[in-house]
Amino acid sequence: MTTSYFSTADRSRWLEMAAGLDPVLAHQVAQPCAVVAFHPDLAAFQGWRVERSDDARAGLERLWRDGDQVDFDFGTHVVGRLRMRWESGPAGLDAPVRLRVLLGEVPLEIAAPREPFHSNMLPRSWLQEETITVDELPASIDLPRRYAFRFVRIEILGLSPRHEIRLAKLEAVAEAATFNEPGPLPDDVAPLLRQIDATAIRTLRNCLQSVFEDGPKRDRRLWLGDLRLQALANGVTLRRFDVVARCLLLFAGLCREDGIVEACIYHRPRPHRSGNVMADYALLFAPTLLDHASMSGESALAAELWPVAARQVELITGALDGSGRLPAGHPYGWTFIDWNPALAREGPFLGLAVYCLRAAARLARLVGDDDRRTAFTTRAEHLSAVVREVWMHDPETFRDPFAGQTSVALTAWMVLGEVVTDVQARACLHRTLADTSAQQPAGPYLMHHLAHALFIAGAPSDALGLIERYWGAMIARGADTFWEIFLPGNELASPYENAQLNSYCHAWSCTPSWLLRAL
Ligand code: RAM
Repeated sequence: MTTSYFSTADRSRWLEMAAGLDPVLAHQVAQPCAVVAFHPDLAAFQGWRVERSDDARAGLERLWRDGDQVDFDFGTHVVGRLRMRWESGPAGLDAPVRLRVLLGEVPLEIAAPREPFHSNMLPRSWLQEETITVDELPASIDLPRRYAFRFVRIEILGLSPRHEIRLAKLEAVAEAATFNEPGPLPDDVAPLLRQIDATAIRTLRNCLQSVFEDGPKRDRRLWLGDLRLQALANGVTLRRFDVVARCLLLFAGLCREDGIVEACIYHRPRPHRSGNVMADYALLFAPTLLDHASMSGESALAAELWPVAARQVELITGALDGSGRLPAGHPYGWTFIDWNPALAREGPFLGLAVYCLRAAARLARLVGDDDRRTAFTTRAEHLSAVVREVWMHDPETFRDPFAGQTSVALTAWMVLGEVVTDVQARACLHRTLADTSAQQPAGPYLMHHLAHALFIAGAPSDALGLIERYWGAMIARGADTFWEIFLPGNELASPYENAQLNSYCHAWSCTPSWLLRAL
């Protein structure tokens, strides 16, 4: 019989506590605001320009015939259910009606053909569409799923040629754990930054469901790396600390037999494991718990889950070898850091490990565990010395000596790990940012860590400039919510080989609100 690192009683208690914090979702009705047309246009985001062609009423007042198709715009990103009511025209109905509804967060999902479908990584069922056949009208139709969308295409796929029908109602019932509005940013904040903040808050809210989802369209799952960033933004805006606590308890309650927390978990139909472990996400449990305690002002959960946080840090940082790397073939050797496939991840991971050791030492102080506070502080200092010895090419350059690589990820995480500070940290960041051979971030997750590093290195104007350029460029392309992936030079970039599958309201992109409000 194998023994678990954490007892069944502990894990069950954590899951019960999580169940007790399941939020009651709030609802708001949203209406379409326009009928639109999509036009191919190389100058527009992903090659599709949206043109308003009429008031939304035009789609509601008309009579629809077989083959008709109308594209509605809800004006902003909505997460919720879609309801329709159809009525027959004056001549009634002598055959069933078949409708197809396509929903999309961005124009590409509606305007570009979905066939032939291509992705070797994700199934086409993530594309939001329904085909419905009704025998009798009038009929009220509630589409079966919860959707994430701004645009809705309705097509009549089958209707007797002698008959016409009318769409009497089309509305969405938006869903989120809260629709409360946080206080505004101070008046002296630049308009673009205010717009970025509002978009980041919408991103956070639309992901804030029964758990903090990574994306309400896809994967609708609780990922630890995403949760950490959402919890930061949440702490200075929506302040649903109960949901943060629930998510941390779910990770703890579903930890593996050896006590390691998974990178992502499912909460439906009942909480269960995903089978994914990532060393960086597991380590980030500790800073997430620490940030939760300091932002909520409540340390009971930190005391309850401290053994889980300590276990991640002990087991994973304890496995690092003399050069600060996980040995080849280590069972938890997979790390994320960023999407860039050319990135050497061991160095950034080492910086992240130091960052998490320092957070764990602070947590140890909070819960009064002096032995571990000393042990984690000592290990952080030891690894910092290893970094300076092995991973620094000169006092202003971090360089992976094994891969022969410099990267934004490496420097940013070393700064976050406080391996270098102040003037030296600024110099390292500026040197890396000017180095055209350095591996660049491939998405918002690493952009966040770069912006954070710039703030703590005492370069706030560089950080603000980055936020304006990167998140501002999404706004300039029409973002209502921030995206899972964004490469300004390649708008169709997709980790899944198909940009229609990308999530365009994505947890880890919501951090400008925290960066602007907390730093
Ligand atoms: C994808 C999602 C998620 C992220 C993981 C690593 O599935 O984008 O947000 O945390 O990858």
